[in-house]
Amino acid sequence: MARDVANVWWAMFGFSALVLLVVCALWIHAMLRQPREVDAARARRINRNWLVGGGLILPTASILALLAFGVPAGRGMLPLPVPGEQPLRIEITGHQWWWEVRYPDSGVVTANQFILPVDRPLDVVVTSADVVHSFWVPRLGGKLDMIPGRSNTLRLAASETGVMRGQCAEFCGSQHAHMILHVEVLEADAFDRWLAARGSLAHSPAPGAAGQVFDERCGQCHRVAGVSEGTRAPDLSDLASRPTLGAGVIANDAEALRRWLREHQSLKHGNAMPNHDDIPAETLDQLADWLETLAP
Ligand code: HEC
Ligand SMILES: [Cu+2]
Repeated sequence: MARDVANVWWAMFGFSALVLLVVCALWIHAMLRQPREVDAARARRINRNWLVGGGLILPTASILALLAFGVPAGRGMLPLPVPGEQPLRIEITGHQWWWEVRYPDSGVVTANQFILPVDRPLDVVVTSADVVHSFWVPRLGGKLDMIPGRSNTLRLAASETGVMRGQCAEFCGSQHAHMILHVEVLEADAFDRWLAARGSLAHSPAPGAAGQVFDERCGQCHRVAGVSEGTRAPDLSDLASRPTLGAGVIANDAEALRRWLREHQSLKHGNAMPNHDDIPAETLDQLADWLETLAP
């Protein structure tokens, strides 16, 4: 889809460059040539020809040519039925300031990462839980607004495997810039394995004091498959396998998890997770060690 949009852009650019060159050439010609004597009737005819040709026929022809490129490109992004194949449905919800990603057919939920199979049409259904956000993965396609109370669908298909970046493209508050989506296109079988590994997750609670803190506090907001059912915050069931924390604020590793729990409000100021200063540091570290095990 991104390729179609780029082609329309290049076609428009090429054609407008051509028009500019022709206009400049005519202008230079008009400046340089010797004035001629023309009678009034001939002058009127010349004027009329320029008005009709340059003012009506040329723009009409240009716009028709542009439509010939633009309409098929736009249709490709509409969620129209594809013969013989059911597009894979993926639901992405914008939150201040993170992404909730659901694969409804297999019951898989993750956050801040959008994993998709190559060469397969997808319906990306976007909405928002709070303010207007915008879903944008420049290498895959156009932007689409995520509007609270409304679902918009973007038809996408990735033609190559690889890692790319998505970004919220509608200002949504102070941490808008830190709302980055890790996008990864996998081979079909690798994607099926990725999904299957997450469909059957069931973790056991953290041991000791950490388990109690998680149960009383964290689990109210966060879901961990088999442990808690919170829905207000990123699902942590496959946290340790995700590349970043805080929607791209820091790379995810054991040290980063400890750091995030201690100082997430300075790493991502104003984010919707409360400070945990009242929790003893060793309990937070135990929590981080347990979170580090949450992977398929
Ligand atoms: C009031 C709800 C709330 C509570 C309680 C809460 N969190 Fe969070 N947490 C959030 C939100 C919202 C985010 C996403 C912040 C962002 O990126 O903007 C988050 C992010 C995280 C992340 C990073 C996830 C990611 O994928 O980037 C971890 C890890 C985490 N929380 C662990 C915890 C732990 C451990 C506790 C308990 C000590 C806890 N949270 C308590 C709301 C909460
Ligand atoms: Cu935003």
